Amino acid sequence: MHEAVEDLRLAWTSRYLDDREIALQKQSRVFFQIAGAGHESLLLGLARYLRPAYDWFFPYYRDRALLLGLGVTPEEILLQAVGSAADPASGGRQMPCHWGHRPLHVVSQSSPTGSQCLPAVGCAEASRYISRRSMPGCEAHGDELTYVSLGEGATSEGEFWESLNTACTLHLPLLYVVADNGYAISVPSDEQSPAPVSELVRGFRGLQVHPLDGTDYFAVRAAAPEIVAAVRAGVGPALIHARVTRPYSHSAADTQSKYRSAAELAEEAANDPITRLETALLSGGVLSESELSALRDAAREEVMAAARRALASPRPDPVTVTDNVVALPVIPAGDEDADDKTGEVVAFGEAIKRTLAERMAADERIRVFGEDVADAREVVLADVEGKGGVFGTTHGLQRRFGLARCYNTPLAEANIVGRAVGQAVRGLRPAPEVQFFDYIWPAMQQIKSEAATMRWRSNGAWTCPMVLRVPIGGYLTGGAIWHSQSGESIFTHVPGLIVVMPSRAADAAGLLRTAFACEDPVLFLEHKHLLRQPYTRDPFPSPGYRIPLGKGRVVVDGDDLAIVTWGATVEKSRQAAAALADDGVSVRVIDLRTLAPWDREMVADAVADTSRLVVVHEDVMTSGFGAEVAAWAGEHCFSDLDAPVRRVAAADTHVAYEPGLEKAILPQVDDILAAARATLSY
Ligand SMILES: Cc1ncc(C[n+]2csc(CCOP(=O)(O)OP(=O)(O)O)c2C)c(N)n1
Ligand SMILES: [Mg+2]
Repeated sequence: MHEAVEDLRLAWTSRYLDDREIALQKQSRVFFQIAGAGHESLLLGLARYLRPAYDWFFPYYRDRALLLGLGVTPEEILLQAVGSAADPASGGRQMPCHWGHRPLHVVSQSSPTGSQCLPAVGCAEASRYISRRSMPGCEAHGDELTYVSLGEGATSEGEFWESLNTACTLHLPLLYVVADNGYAISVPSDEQSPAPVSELVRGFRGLQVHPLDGTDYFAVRAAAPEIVAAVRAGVGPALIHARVTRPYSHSAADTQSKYRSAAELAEEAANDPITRLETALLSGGVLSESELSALRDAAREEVMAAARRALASPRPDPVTVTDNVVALPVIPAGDEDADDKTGEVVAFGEAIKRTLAERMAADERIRVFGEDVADAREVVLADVEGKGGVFGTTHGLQRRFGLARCYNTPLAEANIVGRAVGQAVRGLRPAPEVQFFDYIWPAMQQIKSEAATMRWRSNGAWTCPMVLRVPIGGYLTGGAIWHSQSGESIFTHVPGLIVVMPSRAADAAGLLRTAFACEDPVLFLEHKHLLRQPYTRDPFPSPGYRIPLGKGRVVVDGDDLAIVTWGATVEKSRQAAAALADDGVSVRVIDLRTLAPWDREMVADAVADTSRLVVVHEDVMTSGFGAEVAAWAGEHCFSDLDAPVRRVAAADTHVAYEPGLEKAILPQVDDILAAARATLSY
């Protein structure tokens, strides 16, 4: 069949899928609808030059026609709309049009508009890295490209601009498609931005910018081959800015006649891309009227039959709701005993540094990147010592492994973590660094919405392994509000994220090794105050030594009182326990070491043995992780407790600069002693 005729059939299939879903939603058999109408010709025209299962795709929700063009079937699309267990994108977990198709390389889509741009950059980076190496589970072709699309509204998001920054700096094989239908829900594009996006992006050197009439199928077909070929050839990224229409409301929850005039809608309807394609094929003599109506009928019937099958397919079993949140690595019990303790004695920070180098030497999939993590520009590297991170933790990694494996990023935290997401889905093991915990917030979207949900939202089709290292914490004497923050409980609250927070050298090494064995994102919190403290020193553990996640450590044993803590307050709790030992009181101090998951069993045993529990942490009291431990102990260990569970934590304020204020705000040994004594005498 003539390609344009085949694409007309798919365009009708796409439109009938919209119509069918809208009808089914009115019958409460589909629960949300967002239409691809008006975008069909652009996407089908482009799909002709893209290669499913070869290129990589980060589509937008209006890309229904693209997915059909890539080979996703109407039934597969409808399986998501009805929420079927067999939905290949999410197993009934995500709204319709949240694409995902692993065999075709369509990466699972999330809902936040624009957040897909940074993972797409990471994916394109991964293409280049993987195609030059041979690594298990990683495949790439030299001329593959990464497709990412978004609406003109979503170009207002910072993540779009952060992605362009890196796509152009690194000349990545990335094809941006901005489908401009003039509206972001009800907001017209001239209220959104000062100029059309194809004008706004002109300052990005190396970006090929192509304005296009996306309602004209043949115009797309004429322009696309050269654009796509240039991206494949490594010329650099391209951005297609295509005008399209939006004949249907934004979604089933929207009524566009509330904010668009009848005249405007009529004018748009006259410019409908499907009508234009039909007219061209009829007037060109490619199709007759009767062939055209037979084509439409065939498309409609295919959609109807697919809907019947989708509606009849089984729904997911509610017992599976917590499947595919995370999958913890199995660490053999013997690994924890695999330390002969003959290694060189090192402090906490040095242990992390050595472990990073050790893992990088063993696994070429690991790449370390972030602000200032590299040593120096290669031209001066022979003459200088090298930076290697503001705490020196990554010092020497660039020199030893090269810039492809340890490199600086722009000063943009979403960029850092988002690029890690894209590399992770390609099978790499990215190790991004956020320079200070205090500056993690711009990356929150990428951590919470992208990395932590990848496995769950795709029902296990995709995973997002990364080790996100973040220096955290205070007690710095002068660190003040933006170099002293804790806040681990904000991340333990995110399903799908593993949170590790060791407090001494051997634990840091054993847990970092385990973190790199994870198939899910690990937030690895490195307390700044501990990096060089003598009391964190241990013999650097033997290579086989690894610590399972969710396993605490008894720092001091005792049976009168249990103190559960982590991070910098481990040492303070140990000092408090030593002071109490002088009074004849025996205190068990537990370092949880990992917070998500955390060692409930060790805490329950400690409460059973001591009947009294104090939880100590550096973060503020209200909604700190201590609240979780205390609530859990109250619920599960009530009959073993002889006193209320007490918490020692920072005051509910920010950390101040002046040392006296800092001391008053952060928990001190005396605060722990006071809480311990009150609990003991209850
Ligand atoms: C970060 C974020 N903010 C808000 C929304 C709600 N929302 C969904 S779609 C949309 C408009 C998007 O407009 P545009 O990018 O132009 O795409 P179009 O729907 O027009 O194709 C908004 C505001 C969201 N999903 N994500
Ligand atoms: Mg729009």
